[in-house]
Amino acid sequence: MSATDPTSDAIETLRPANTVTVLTGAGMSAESGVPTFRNVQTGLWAKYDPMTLATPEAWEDDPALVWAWYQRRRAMLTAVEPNAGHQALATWAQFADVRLVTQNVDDLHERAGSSDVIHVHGSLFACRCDTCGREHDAEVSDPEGDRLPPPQCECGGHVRPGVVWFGEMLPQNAFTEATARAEACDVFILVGTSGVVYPAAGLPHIARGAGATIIEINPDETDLSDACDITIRSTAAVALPGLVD
Ligand code: BV8
Ligand code: ZN
Repeated sequence: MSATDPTSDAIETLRPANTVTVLTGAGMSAESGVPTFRNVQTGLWAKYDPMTLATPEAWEDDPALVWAWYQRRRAMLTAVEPNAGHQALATWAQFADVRLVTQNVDDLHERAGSSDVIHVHGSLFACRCDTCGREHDAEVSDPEGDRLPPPQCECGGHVRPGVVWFGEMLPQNAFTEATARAEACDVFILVGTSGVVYPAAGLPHIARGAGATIIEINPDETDLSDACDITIRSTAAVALPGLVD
């Protein structure tokens, strides 16, 4: 390994790899203009803590506040585009065995052309009834204020966001598949995640335990940096196209 250039080390490591698994976090979408989860609160939402809003308790307590927040985040996504990092991953998967797992609830990987994306924390665009579980379409109109009563289901329940809240179990099949992708890869790449949210942040440890080389792409140090073999202190939209020759 060269002492100086982690990108060349990463390219050397990737050259012989048969299978690559990539885990993306909120930093993956930052260069598309989507604030990371910790910075998602701007304007009238600045007074609310995302960690409090993204919980079943908040939904129980004030569904109109939580529904307006997700409406706002859905509306923000209609105004942005996938970035060069999303596009690089979509291109790469066309000629190599590159498997994608994301913690993100946005649709930017899919809009860049990636298929078969495992969303371990669900999706902003998958809504369901909080009582009977029936799927419902997601509206994308931007709410005026910080309250919007959620639509009602035919069964009388309320339509909730199809995301995983803190304290909720991850979708069993998604996490099982994500774990399988961590166990089956030669190289595991972490892009734009602070590595603080479990069980998703445990995936690189699983990959390491199965013998994979771990690469981190993040401008900042994270809770997972020490477990990585190569750390590229750069951003998703700059570093990823450089790995996909
Ligand atoms: C669970 C959907 C089992 C919602 C999200 C008490 C009770 C229950 C559970 C717990 C508990 N205490 C702890 C837990 C576990 C908890 C957890 O991990 N908490 C943490 C905070 C300590 N986990 C859970 O609750 C999970 N479920 O454990 O179930 C259970 C059940 C009951 C009881 C016990 C156990 C569910 C977790 C899923 C939460 N839902 N999202 C929504 O979006 O509204 S997670 C949410 O936060 C995001 O989706 C995202 O995944 C995560 C934030 O992480 P990041 O993606 O890393 O984003 P972040 O902003 O943190 O970092 C961005 C990074 O990008 C930074 O490092 C930055 O440097 C970098 N960056 C910035 N720009 C760029 C960049 N990188 C590259 N390029 C750039 N341009
Ligand atoms: Zn229902």
